[in-house]
Amino acid sequence: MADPIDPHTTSRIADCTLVKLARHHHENGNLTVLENCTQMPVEFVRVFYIYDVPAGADRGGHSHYRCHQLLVAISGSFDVTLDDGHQTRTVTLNRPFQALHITPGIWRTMQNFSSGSVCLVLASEHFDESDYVRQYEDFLQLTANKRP
Ligand code: T46
Repeated sequence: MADPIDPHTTSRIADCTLVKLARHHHENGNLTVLENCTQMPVEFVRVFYIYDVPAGADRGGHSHYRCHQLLVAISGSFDVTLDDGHQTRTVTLNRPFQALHITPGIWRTMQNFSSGSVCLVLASEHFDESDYVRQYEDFLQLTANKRP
């Protein structure tokens, strides 16, 4: 069987999209459901959340070989900078009904966390350190020869 193509050679920040999640509106508050179904761009197997981020601290600083992720600011706000090795884009997440889909092969950093913010992450893979590229120099090498 042929080796799978490394997504770093094809990843584009344009493929990272904002997904509008449905809201069940009620006068006593809103409710949003995240469920594996056609509404979602990927099936997920893991959920984690990032919270108590000190003022001025950054998170992320890596890319993945296989893992897709959906990020939601379920409280407060933060910025996500996406980098495909050639272009960058920064997206502000500040709505609990908006999810950012990050595809594999994209370097991401998160910064400007507001006080009390919580970043919910849905991941398509179980945790596996070998799925991470954590050195930016390695990422630049992997993305240097982008396929058209
Ligand atoms: C990502 C961004 C958005 C685990 O043991 N299991 C897990 O499922 C995760 C996510 C992390 N860890 C351990 C690994 C590290 O010792 O928790 C520690 C902190 O992880 P990391 O420094 O990777 O955290 P972030 O916030 O920089 O990145 C995380 C995810 O790791 C990453 O996939 O894209 O959130």
